[in-house]
Amino acid sequence: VTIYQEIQKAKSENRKLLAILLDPDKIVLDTIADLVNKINQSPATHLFIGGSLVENSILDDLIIRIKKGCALPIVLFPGHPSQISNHADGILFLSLLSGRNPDYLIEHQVKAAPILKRTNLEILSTGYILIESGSETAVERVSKTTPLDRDNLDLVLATAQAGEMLGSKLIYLEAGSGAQKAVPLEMIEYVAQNIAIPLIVGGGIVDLEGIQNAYQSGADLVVIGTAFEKDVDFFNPKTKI
Ligand code: 1GP
Repeated sequence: VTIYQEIQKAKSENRKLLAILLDPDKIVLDTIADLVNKINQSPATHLFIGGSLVENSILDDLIIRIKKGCALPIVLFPGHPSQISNHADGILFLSLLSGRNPDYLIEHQVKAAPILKRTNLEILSTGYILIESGSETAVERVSKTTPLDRDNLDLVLATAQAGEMLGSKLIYLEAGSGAQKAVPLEMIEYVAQNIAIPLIVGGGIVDLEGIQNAYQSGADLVVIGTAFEKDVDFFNPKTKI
């Protein structure tokens, strides 16, 4: 069974998914055992690994060490074609559909394709949509793109639908890591109701209520980065989500 089949199955059963996002640049390799323990105690169903500016050297080592103690599927969430490791299970093959920077729409993907062909990674084609969230985020800065207006639901939906028509398997509504404001719930609802593919939502979600609200609005998978990074006990004692 592929990662994507699992996500589709969960969606069809209305079983919600949770990814913890780990930024390799912020992880001290010596503390991995403890981190893996905390992940195992959490309700996470997936691990996403990536960041805007990952120094690649530790990526392989990090994934190998996590895999020793953790059975969750590991999905790369790359900011650049250099951030590919064959030790992961899959990769979000992102196209930044909200932006008009050709590098993040297609150029990096062209660079990555031959590298990915030499790996066994499952490719998860993802329409990546950055939503304005109160102040500039790293995605915006690094990609040099303008996020979509958080009030323009129709433009966000049209962008998501264009992604679906282009063949994306997933749509990711992103407020940006550490965002002041998460993706608006009415936007999640509007998009979720009008696309058929699974919806990922992340950025600026800092409490369990925020996760629940995103699920209730129609998110199939929620991504938590900063909140877990700041407090590895964020989900403990073992939280039912
Ligand atoms: C960022 O959506 C993820 O790409 C997670 O964001 O760090 O704000 O949880 P946070």
